[in-house]
Amino acid sequence: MKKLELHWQILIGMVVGLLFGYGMTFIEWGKDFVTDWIQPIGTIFVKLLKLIAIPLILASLVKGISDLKDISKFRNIGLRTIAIYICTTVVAITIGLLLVNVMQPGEGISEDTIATLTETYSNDSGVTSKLEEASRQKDAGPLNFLEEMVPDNAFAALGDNSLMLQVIFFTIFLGISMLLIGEERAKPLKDFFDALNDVVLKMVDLIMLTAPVAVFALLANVVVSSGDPDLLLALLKYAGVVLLGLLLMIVFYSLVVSTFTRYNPLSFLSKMAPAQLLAFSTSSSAATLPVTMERVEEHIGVDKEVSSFVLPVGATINMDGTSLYQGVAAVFISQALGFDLTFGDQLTIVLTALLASIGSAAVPGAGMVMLVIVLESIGFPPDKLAIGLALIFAVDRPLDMCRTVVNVTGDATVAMMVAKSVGKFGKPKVKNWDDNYEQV
Ligand code: DAS
Repeated sequence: MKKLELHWQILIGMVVGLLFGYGMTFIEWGKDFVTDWIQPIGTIFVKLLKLIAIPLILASLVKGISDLKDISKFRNIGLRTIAIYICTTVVAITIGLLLVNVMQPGEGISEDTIATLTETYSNDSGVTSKLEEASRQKDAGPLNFLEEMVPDNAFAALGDNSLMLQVIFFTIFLGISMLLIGEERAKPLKDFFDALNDVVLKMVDLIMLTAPVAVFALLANVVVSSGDPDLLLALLKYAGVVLLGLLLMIVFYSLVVSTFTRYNPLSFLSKMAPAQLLAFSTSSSAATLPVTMERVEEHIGVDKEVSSFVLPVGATINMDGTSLYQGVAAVFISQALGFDLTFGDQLTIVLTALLASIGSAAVPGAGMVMLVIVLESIGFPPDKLAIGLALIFAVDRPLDMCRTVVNVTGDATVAMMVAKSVGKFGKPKVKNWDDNYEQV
């Protein structure tokens, strides 16, 4: 019998995980069983993906830059990448603001629902920790993110996933220096990184063989640890606005891919499916990055010189789903708590949500931390911030899963656009989309 394609295997793992987790909520010891015996499977899988993310960025970015032969091509790719990332993020925020102003999800929230959500979540460690993290980030100066980007110890940066931008900075510096000393002198180092790149991509294949079981564990744990179903229902309209916006972003990417790169959008989405399903299951662009890179390079055909720069940078600074969510959430909270927004406030939201999504880390829940910065930028009453976050906390995890799917899909779309514009969009190396999973 022909082996089921990988994304169907992952999808089955997700559905069984959701059903199993839901079943466990009816058993007294169910939540503990999932937390103690099932969740670790998912945690190990996410840790394995993060384990190889840094070596993969290091190897593919050095290989990508040194393959370019001259720096002007790299500058060309870099400028196009940043410009297109900013454009897609502004589109995302604009879609979010249009929807939330038209659909007004915050107007329908009753006083007692606000009271219940406040009582349930405003002192929850999930909310207070995000407020603390946000105030730490706010106190830093405007150029802090530039300071943070430069590592003072390459090996420390390589050992810490949260310092991905520092790894990218160091790797670009290394790659450019290799170009400057000339191909002959740099050859031993280039051969090393070429081989390391192939090895790490094979490690991705091996890890992905466990994906169906891992997503089962991840989804089961999401179900047993989600909030009170009644409170989830109260926020259905708000969640619906975010999900509609995220869906429109997928349609936007499909249109861009088909018109700008002449690539079949359905084929694009099916080849991206394993990365999207992992993004949904892990809520982490960083953990998904190795698979996003493997899909875009080996199944869609974007040359490594482009994908090795565009995707790692995108995973850290391009979060279209997150920026759309921040726009909707900021207006929803203002509506629900009676905080009137002027048109100028909404424009401020566009700018700060753009900056906030750049500053958001590629880890679960990061978007909510930066939402505080967006709310403070429009003068939202500081004493109501905890209540504001409490209003949306119950549904934040499922929405985080969905916005991370849009984040990685947006990165892949921009990689394809940049590759097409610099003539680095070839044929995929892997014909059958899960060929290399069978070559283990
Ligand atoms: N979970 C983040 C990511 O990894 C996005 C977010 O928190 O909004 O992309």
